[in-house]
This record gives sequence, C-alpha cells and structure tokens, in this order.
Amino acid sequence: MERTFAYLKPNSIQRGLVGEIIRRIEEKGFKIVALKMLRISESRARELYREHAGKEFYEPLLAFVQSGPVVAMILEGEDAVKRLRVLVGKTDPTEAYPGSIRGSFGVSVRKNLIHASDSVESAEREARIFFDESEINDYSLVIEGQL
Ligand code: YYY
Ligand code: MG
Repeated sequence: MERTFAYLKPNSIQRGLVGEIIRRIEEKGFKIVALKMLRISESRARELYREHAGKEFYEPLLAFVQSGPVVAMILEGEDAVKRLRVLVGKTDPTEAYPGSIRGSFGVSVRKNLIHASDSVESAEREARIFFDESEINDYSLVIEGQL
C-alpha cells in the first residue's frame, strides 16, 4: 500500500471544516495511519516548502501556514498520492473541480485549505518532517480489499 502525507491548513480549522474534510478522505477509502493537531514552526514550514524558496508567494505562504494550528496526517491506500491529489483538486480553487475539496470550499490560492504531497518521495520526506515512526499506526479497516 502506498502512503501519502496531507495537512489541513489553518483556515480549515478556523472555518470548522476539519470533520467535513476528513470525512471526504475517509469516505474515499483512505486509511488514516497517523493524525495530529499542531502548530508548524518556522523551520518546519521552510523545510516543507523549500522547493518554493525565493518565489514571490513563499514568505506570505510561510506566514499563513504558521498563523494557527494545522491537522497533519499520513494516509494509506492504493495509488494514494495520485488519488489524494485528485480529491484535493487544483492549487487554485477557482480552477479546481467543484467536487474536489479545494473546489468545494476554497476561495483563494494561498488559503486553499489542504496540502497533499505530489509524489511518493515528497510524501516520505514531508511525513518525516511531522511524524516519528512511532506515531504511525498499523491496523485493518473493515472495508479493506472490498472497495
Ligand atoms: O502542491 P500545491 O499545494 O497544489 O501547490 P504548489 O504549487 O506546490 O504551491 C504550494 C502552496 O503555495 C499552494 O498550496 C498555495 C501557495 N501558492 C500561493 O500562495 N500562490 C501561488 N501563486 C502558488 C502557490
Ligand atoms: Mg506542492
């Protein structure tokens, strides 16, 4: 099974959308193997978004993701990285399909509600920024193998 990493950005928590977004993720068949609420430190934020260092949106993005608590998670499933990116939708919510998370709730590019890793390699790297190995759980979903 493939693993991916995601976190709900501060505006998801402030808008009371934590349950709704996690519901959509669970409903799609992803297995939550790690989950926690935390504030992102500046060093973690810089590490997470290092590919964007120097771009005009980098510093405002760092400030936004540190502006309140986030909810971080590791998700497991078949083709998890790609399938979660589809469920999340395009970066710019005005271009994201209405059935996607960003297309349903997003208003601006910066506050696009949720981050999802874009490859297996970045999923591993990003999960390690937020979680220790001991925080990742092994269990079975009742629906496993039946989707
Ligand atoms: O992977 P994804 O989150 O869909 O987009 P990225 O191109 O990696 O950008 C990361 C993050 O940066 C994006 O979720 C919002 C923010 N951002 C921005 O504020 N303004 C832009 N023009 C592009 C991205
Ligand atoms: Mg990205």
